[in-house]
Amino acid sequence: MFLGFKNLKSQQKLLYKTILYDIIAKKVNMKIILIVPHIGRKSSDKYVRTWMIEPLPIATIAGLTPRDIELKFIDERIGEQIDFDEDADLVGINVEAYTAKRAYEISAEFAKRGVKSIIGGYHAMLMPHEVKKYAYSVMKGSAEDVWEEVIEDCKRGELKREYAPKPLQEIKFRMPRRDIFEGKNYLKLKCVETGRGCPFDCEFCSVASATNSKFIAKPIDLIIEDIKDTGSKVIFFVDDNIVGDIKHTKELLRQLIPLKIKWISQGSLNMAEDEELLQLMKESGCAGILIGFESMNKESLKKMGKHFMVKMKTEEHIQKIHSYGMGIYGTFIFGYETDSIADFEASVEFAIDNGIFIGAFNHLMPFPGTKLYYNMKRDGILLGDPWWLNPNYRFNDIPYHTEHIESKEVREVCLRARRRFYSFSAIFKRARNRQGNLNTIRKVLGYFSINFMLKKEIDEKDGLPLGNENRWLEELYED
Ligand code: B12
Ligand code: SF4
Repeated sequence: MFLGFKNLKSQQKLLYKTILYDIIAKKVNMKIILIVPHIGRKSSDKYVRTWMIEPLPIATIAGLTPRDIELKFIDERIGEQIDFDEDADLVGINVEAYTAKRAYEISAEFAKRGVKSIIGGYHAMLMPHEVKKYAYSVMKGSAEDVWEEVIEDCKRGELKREYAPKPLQEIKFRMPRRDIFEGKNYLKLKCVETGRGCPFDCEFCSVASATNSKFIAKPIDLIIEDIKDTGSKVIFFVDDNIVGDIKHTKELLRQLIPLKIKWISQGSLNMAEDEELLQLMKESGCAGILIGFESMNKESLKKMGKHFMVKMKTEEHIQKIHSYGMGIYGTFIFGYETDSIADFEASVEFAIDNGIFIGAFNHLMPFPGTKLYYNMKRDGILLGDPWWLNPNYRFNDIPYHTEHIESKEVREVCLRARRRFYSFSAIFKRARNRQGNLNTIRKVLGYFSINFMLKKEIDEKDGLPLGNENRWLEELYED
């Protein structure tokens, strides 16, 4: 069966690997269910499916799990149902702020049946004390180096209430295991990390708070091995800032060129100041890059801690990036007291005039555990705190009081911005940026399909309740 294994196509390899792992797992004495919860849904509707991408945190946990452990993965975001009566020794749940309420509901259902859960992810890193009230155990950081300890403790019936991993700088990256996604209908785009964390310190950002503005680059040979393992030629480097360590990035990009992949990622605008970097990005297959412009208002940029953006020649830099054939996903934030409605509307027109590929126009959001959250809490302006567990909170509600504009209006301004940016006339106007948006057949198809998908999504997600239950959750454990 293993003769010629090296020459097999990746799909066949994946199948053989899966069969092999199944055989090993038959001798199992322990079973873990991993879950990615959905954000929530209106009771009459189906869950809104968006960005159906394989979740890398789950593949990473799977990669850390010894082969003799049976693993099952359920992704609620793609419509998979949880059977709470299924036998399991442990349930592992990934959590973000928007999914916290649902994650706790799931944990409570399993707890009723005597099954313990452990919760990890950004929300767990930032709000570990809260998580411990709703789940038996919390992973307070990256799981590398500690997950095996969790399993051993669980086997002995001695699961700890919390696991505190090593500092980010000491992470030993390992290979994710993607056979866990077998049979699930995800997009062809595969997620790969080239590093973790971000060296910047934006006030509203969960990553900055969770990693203390630290960044660690992943060894290049491991990144290359990981890309090959995906079996895909279309890669999403999920880093928060792919140019966080430019020397490392350039070395990586040189080694990507022979792989002939197409890739997208996120990065800061200062990339446009380095022509060699842009050339390498182009040669290594960069199709587009997400850039957080956040605001055209310099006072707001300073307030949010994006000092490095203040002196940027934004328009010039955008054109430079486009001239290398790369599209831009621009993100903008509205809600600081220094922002006026006219400023935000100007940002939308700026994004349209500059032929931005796609854009996000979000209100300022006090994600739990960020500096912004604690500042708003100190100033006493949070509404319905903790908003992420509040049964009355709805997706896109503004959970804070603003002096200069009514909270309701902040929401309206953002909705208007999205509708304007994704209007037919703006989609066609932005398409005139041929260099950045329509320079290959794949980009032409991608440009129109993604823009129309996002246009449809504007109203679908708006007003979604978080979780399923229409009441405050009961705390299950003492912190
Ligand atoms: C890729 C990505 C996406 C992709 C998701 C692809 C996918 N299916 O996974 C897309 C584009 C769809 C997306 C969407 C959104 N995202 Co997003 N996303 C990311 C990003 C950039 C990378 C995630 C990743 O794969 N990391 C790599 C993995 C390996 O690292 P990790 O997540 O830290 O996992 C480790 C630990 O946390 C821990 N761990 C994680 N899960 C678990 C579970 C268990 C059981 C255990 C024990 C441990 C554990 O162990 C892992 C290995 O060490 C992160 C930022 C970031 N750098 O992580 C934002 C991030 C997670 N996203 C965020 C947000 C806000 C969103 C959106 C709400 C944006 C929006 N307004 O629409 C949506 C909603 C998503 C949803 N839940 O439906 C925020 C979350 C903030 C918060 N406090 O919750 C982040 C942190 C970005 C940020 N800068 O603030 N996102
Ligand atoms: S640059 Fe992006 S990832 Fe880094 S701290 Fe700022 S918002 Fe967060």
